[in-house]
Parts: sequence; C-alpha cells; structure tokens
Amino acid sequence: MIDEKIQTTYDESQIQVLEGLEAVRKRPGMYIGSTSSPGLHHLVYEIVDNAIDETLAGYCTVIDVVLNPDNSVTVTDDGRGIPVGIHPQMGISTLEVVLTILHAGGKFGGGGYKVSGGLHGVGSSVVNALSEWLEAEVSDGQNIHYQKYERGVPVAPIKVIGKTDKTGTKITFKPDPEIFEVLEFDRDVLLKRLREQAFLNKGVRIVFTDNRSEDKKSAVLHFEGGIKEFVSYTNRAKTAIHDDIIYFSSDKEDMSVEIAMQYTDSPNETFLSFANNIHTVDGGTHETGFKSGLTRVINDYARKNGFIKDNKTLKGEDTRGGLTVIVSVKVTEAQFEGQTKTKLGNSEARSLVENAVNEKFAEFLEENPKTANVIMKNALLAYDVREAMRRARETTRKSALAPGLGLPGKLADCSEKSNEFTEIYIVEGDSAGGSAKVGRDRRYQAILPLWGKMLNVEKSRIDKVYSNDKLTPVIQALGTGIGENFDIEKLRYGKIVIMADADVDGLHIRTLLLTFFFRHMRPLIENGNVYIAQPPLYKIFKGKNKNYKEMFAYTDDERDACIAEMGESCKVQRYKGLGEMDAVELWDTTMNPETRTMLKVEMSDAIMADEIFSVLMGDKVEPRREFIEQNAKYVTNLDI
Ligand code: 28F
Repeated sequence: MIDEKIQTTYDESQIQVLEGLEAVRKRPGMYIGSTSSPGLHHLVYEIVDNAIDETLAGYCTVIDVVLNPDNSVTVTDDGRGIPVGIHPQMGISTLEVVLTILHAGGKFGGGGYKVSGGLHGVGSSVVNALSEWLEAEVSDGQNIHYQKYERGVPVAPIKVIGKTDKTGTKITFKPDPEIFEVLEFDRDVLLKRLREQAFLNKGVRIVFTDNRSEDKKSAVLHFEGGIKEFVSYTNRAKTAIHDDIIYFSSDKEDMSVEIAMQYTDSPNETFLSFANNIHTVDGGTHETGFKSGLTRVINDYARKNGFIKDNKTLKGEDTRGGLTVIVSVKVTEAQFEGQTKTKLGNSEARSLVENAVNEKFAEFLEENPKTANVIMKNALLAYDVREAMRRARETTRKSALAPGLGLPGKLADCSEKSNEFTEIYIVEGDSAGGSAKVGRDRRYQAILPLWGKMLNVEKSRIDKVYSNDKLTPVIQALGTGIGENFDIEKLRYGKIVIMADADVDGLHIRTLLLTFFFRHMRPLIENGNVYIAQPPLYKIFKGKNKNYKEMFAYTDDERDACIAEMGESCKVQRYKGLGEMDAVELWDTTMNPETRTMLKVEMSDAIMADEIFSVLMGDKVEPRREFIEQNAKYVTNLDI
C-alpha cells in the first residue's frame, strides 16, 4: 500500500485564506467595530445585508431570520443562491471563495452589487472567521449543496445533501465564544435594525423569529411605503401638525437620495440619516446638504409669501422645530469618517441632497400652500420662542450681574424686601396701573403696569406678544430668571397677582401670562405664587353726601342681591375696565387683603394643562375663555 503523500505544501490560495482569517481573528474590532454586544449583532447584519443585496438585485422575495435556542442564527433567502461552481481563479467552489476569502463576493468584485449595506460590506467571510461554526446550504434549483466551516476553515469539501426545485441561500452560524465577550442576542436590538432595513429597502420582506423562548415570537417586517412609513412609525407617539408626509427623491450619475419628512408639535427634531442603508449616527455631508437646503427654501418661501419681512431671517433650528426627517443616500464609493465610521464624508452627497431639497421641497411648498402655511407658522413660532429665550437669558444675565439695576423702569416697587409678605400686581394698562400705584399699600405691594390697551391680542398676535420683549419687565421684576435658569429662591414677591379687565383683552392678557409662567416659570404655579385679581363687575349706589351708599358686586347674582338690599331706586354701574375705578375703589374692592377676593391659579395635572395651553395657543378663542373660567379656581380660603 503506497502511503499517500500527505499534502504539506499549501498553494497560494490556502495561504491567502489562512492569512485572511488570522487577520480577522487577531483584530476583530477592525472588521466589526467591537467584540461586545454591538459587534455580535453586526454578524447578523452582515449576513442579512447580503440577502438584502440579493433582494435589491431583484431575485429574492423573502428573508427569514431565526434566533435558535443554542444562540446560533439562521438567515435564509429565496434568491439565486451563492454560486457553487468551481471558481476559475481559485480552483475551489465560489461558495467557499465567498465564505473564506476576505472582501470576496459581489460587493468588492465589482460584480452585480453596486452598493453594499452591512458594516461597509466586509462580507460573510468575516462572520465565518468569527464563528465557532458556520453551515451554508445553497439550493440551485436541483441540488442542495452543503459545507460546514469551523472558525472560517472548511471542515470538508462542499457536498450535495439533497434534491430541491428551489433556489436560495441559507446560512447558520454560531458566534465564537473565544472572540465575543457577549454571546446573547438581544431580540429588540435585532428587531430595530431589521425594521430599519425593511423601511430603507421598500418591498423587502423580513420574517424575524425568536425560537429561544417558549412563546416563539415572530415579526414580519415589510413596508411598501418605504421611508414614508418610516416617518409615520417614528411619529407614532407624536402629534403631526400636517397630515401629509412629504416625500421626494432624486438621482444623479451613480448616486441617489430619498427624503421623507413630517412636522410635529414636539419641540424636538428627529433626524435619521443613512448612507447605503448604514445609519450615519454622526451625520455628515448628506445631513449638511439637507439642512442648508431646508433653511434656504423656507426663508425664501416665507419672504415671498409675506410671513417675514426682509430684515428677519429664520435660523436652521427654527425651520426644523418638531421635524421628523429621514434622509437616505446611496453612493458607490462611500467614505465614512469618525471614530465609529458613522459620519458620511463624500462631498458630492452634500450637493446632491441640497439640490434635491432646493428643487423638490420648494416645489412641494408651491403645490401645497395649506401645509406650507403650517410649516411657516411653525418656524415663526420657533423663531419667536428662541428670540424670547435669548432675550430672557440676556435679561437674567444682566439682572444676575446687578440685581438692583435689572429692575424695569415701570416698576413701582414696595419698601418691604422679604417675599414673605410682598405682592406684585401685574396690571393691564397704564391708567389702571396709575390707580393701583396710588391706591396700594406701598410697604408690601409693588405695581408693574404692562403694555397699554393698544395691544389687540387676537390669536395670532398673542404669539407675538408672548415671544417679543413685552414680557421682559415681568422677568426682571420677579428676579427668578426663566427656564433652566429659573431659581425660586430669587423670587422677589410672595404673591404675583395678575390684574386685568374682565373683557376679552383682559382674558388674553391673563392667558398670555399664565402660558408664559406655565412654560418658563412653572414652579411659580406649582408653588401657588400666582393669583388672579377679581375686580368688581358692578357698583350699586344711591343717595348723596351723607346719605350716599354704595356696594360692589363680583357676579350678576351678587348684583341682584345688592339691588334687592338697596331698593329699586339705586343706580347700577357696570365696570367695563379697571380704568373706570378710582384709586380708593380699586384698593377697597380688589387690593385690600381685608376685603378682596383673589383666584389662586393651581394646575394639578401639568400634562392636561399643557394640552389646554396648546388649545390656548390654538386657533379658537372659545376654548381659551373656558380655560380661564374653569382652571383658575376660587381660592380655598380668603387670602389674608
Ligand atoms: C443568507 C444570506 O448571502 N445571499 C446571497 C447571492 C447570490 C449571488 C452571489 C450572493 C458572484 C461571484 C461573488 C448568484 N447568481 N444570503 C446571502 N445571494 N452572492 S450572497 O454572488 C456572489 C458574487 O462572486 C449570485 C448570480 N450572481 C450572483
């Protein structure tokens, strides 16, 4: 028996294979980012992306992803199946080439695959190298071909294990405990990524099954609407401010971009950008292009349609207030930058996206004036709030620098300094302000007259008043600062009393101040510092000189009771405004702690109040009126 010559010399292809696998196993982080949980999950993404590529090539209709009880993963597609014929250059099956040669496969061979997904398409060979074992089954419409690998090395040559009339590729792999610190797959992490891939590749159908637990959870991820459905899904717990989802796409040479967007009433923006289906968490040129395009198109439209005058420019952040947007670009030679390679560097992607926005978003606004209107007002409100916050921060900074100096000129301060007894009356209009200054007890009562009656605060103007510097004197007088700078310890008065007429303008002023306090000085409300003064509606009087008698009524019923008590020969004066009262009357009826009634503003449920306030800022005056009447409760005990 002639002893077989044991193969000792490897031809260069085996050497290349071993060198390649060795490189991957020595520095896995170079290929999959890490060997902790994210790296472990990348193994699945890599294999699934190959199946998605086969779908994009038009041959695959469904992809199965199964988590097995032994913590291995099986991915199956019904595409053409990885070719199993002998590879002309390598002398081994193409399947073995794809699974053992680094950077093999269509992604790098320039073959049918233009753009690759996964972690920059490092190919299945990396997954194979980092798996304790991997089994490949390829159906070519006649036979089922099978080959097993251990840590990337074929255990035996490829062999036929059965007959089939189907085509496709099935890969099962078990991550190598020698490589990974974490071996447990997280179902939700995989589900999130698979859902993302199904959104980004409209029509792809991925069936994800977790067989590790008793209740075999299965999810079908399939979205014909692509990234439009991605936006709907992202906004599922938010309130959109326009019904349509804005979508447009464009391509140039070998690059393409898809954009879907929808504004919501949330103050935050959600920006999800992708390059070749990779989530570019750190943004990059495609995001930059979108942002500059959006800012320019919205400013142009706002100016052209009279929403802003020439001297005003909306900032980028104003145009993206509440925006959810998905930008997905496909570029052949993607350059990824940054530590985690999740920032797109291709400069040509910036102009591709910016031009698409400049042309197609502008077109959308022209063709959809109703939605355009909503987007403009949304940007204007964001501008106003940002400007108000900027000014308020400026004010706080100044008043923090020199407390005394920061006080508003119109404030008639009280002599008492400790806020245990002090009160500030915020009074609508200069004439009422004048009477209040004269009638008050200047030891503990300060008066701050607000802008005069000239302000006609119908709904749209109320936003302007709220946002521009009409409220700065209030912030200065209270001394606490606003928003994140708010400090209740610096409050200069124990009671803040809003004193306005009982007419619609007075209602608006109260709304405005309550909204402002609720949104930017909420502890004032929560602490019960805020009150609403209750001036009388009627004066009932009769007689002259020493026979003169007068009574004040705060409601119609009280008026009738006074009339009954005084006898029919009395006269009734209906107060239309604070300005009709002289200083003594104002003191007696509305400011004297012995005789006044005040409404304490309390909001037990901030969330409910927040919605009510958005009604207050909404289009209808009626809900606003109801709010004031319902939410400002009579003080539980007469305030002493
Ligand atoms: C479970 C993961 O990996 N599916 C794949 C194919 C199909 C072809 C292919 C893949 C051609 C020469 C590189 C078949 N027929 N699912 C998968 N399906 N790779 S990976 O070709 C690989 C390239 O070498 C394929 C004709 N063309 C391509």
